[in-house]
Amino acid sequence: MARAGTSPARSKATSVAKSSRPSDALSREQRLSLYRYMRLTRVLEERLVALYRQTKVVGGLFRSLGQEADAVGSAFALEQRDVLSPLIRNLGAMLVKGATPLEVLRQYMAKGDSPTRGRELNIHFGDTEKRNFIGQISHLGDMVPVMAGVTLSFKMRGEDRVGLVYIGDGATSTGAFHEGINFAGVQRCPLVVIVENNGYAYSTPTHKQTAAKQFVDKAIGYGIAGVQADGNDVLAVYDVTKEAVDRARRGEGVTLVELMTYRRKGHAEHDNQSYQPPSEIEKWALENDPIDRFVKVLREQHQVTDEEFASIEAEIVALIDTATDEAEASPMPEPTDALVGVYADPAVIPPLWFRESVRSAVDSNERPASWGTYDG
Ligand SMILES: Cc1ncc(C[n+]2csc(CCOP(=O)(O)OP(=O)(O)O)c2C)c(N)n1
Ligand SMILES: [Mg+2]
Repeated sequence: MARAGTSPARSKATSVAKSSRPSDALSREQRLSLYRYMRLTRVLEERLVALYRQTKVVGGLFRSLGQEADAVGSAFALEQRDVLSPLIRNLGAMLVKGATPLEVLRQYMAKGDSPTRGRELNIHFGDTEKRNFIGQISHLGDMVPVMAGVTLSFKMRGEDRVGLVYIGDGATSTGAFHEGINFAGVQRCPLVVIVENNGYAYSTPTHKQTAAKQFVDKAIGYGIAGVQADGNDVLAVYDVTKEAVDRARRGEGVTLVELMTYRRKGHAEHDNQSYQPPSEIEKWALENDPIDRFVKVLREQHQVTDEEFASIEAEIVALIDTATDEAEASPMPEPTDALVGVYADPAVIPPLWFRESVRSAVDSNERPASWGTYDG
């Protein structure tokens, strides 16, 4: 899976010998926690699929099936004060950072008590006060310059904080990605950029959107460290991310981490994946499922028993059942909710400022019954 290579970018990364991997320091409890977050992600997404089919989800539904280890293993390497910038395939990372299934369910159903009160959908929400994950603007590169700015502010204020931003393989071909990572690189911002290489950008396979052989090579062009890892091995993901986070904390700047994985579902639930060979999907499902692989490790190396797995499962299902009932009972937003809390509150500029200079035209021409329409 992880391809070997000798590019200068990769040689910059501190290569940790197998005997001293950061994950060696994880306790049995922490390992079970990694497993729990991956299962929580998958079961929550499965519940969302059921709700989507009942037309209770508003808008699209985005899965991270087969990619759970990327999100969970990487976010696990952050401290609470560090800032995470998730994309639609990083539900697991948000859960690690403290997002709750109830918030996610309400948000997907656009409920009035959801984090964005129905103004935004899916997992586009953030908490910059306590849990430190930010709502995404776009999947297509824009979060990289945003996180360059966030982490530059840490550096300028002398704060001991690191930022982590995810980017899809397809989005590395946008201008925003280039500008953001270049700026962060030259400013030596404490930033980790994770390229989630899942083989597709919507229906476009990787080889049709970049001539680069591997994304980790792009680190060379930016003069930053670059590492590649097996994205379906949660401990390998934790290891490379922890090393990159530690590097950033030591003031050594940006690391590009390429995680090799596979998108087993379509771009979104409405996508029939006709462009993905069924045998390819099946192969990844049977031979390289990140949860199955970790279960094997937990059983063989940590003697986790059937009873322990069953009790984690029961706890997850109970949590999601309760959250689903609560989210379904939540009210839809008030229509007038759309008018508040979008811009500065109270507005800095009066909402109808544009009418002031044409007051006379408005007074003489506008129909009295409703503003904004004219008799001609
Ligand atoms: C300007 C614009 N064009 C198209 C889209 C639709 N869109 C969202 S994500 C995406 C593909 C992203 O692929 P990749 O970066 O590989 O991420 P992945 O979905 O595989 O995680 C597209 C085409 C968009 N959001 N904005
Ligand atoms: Mg992709």
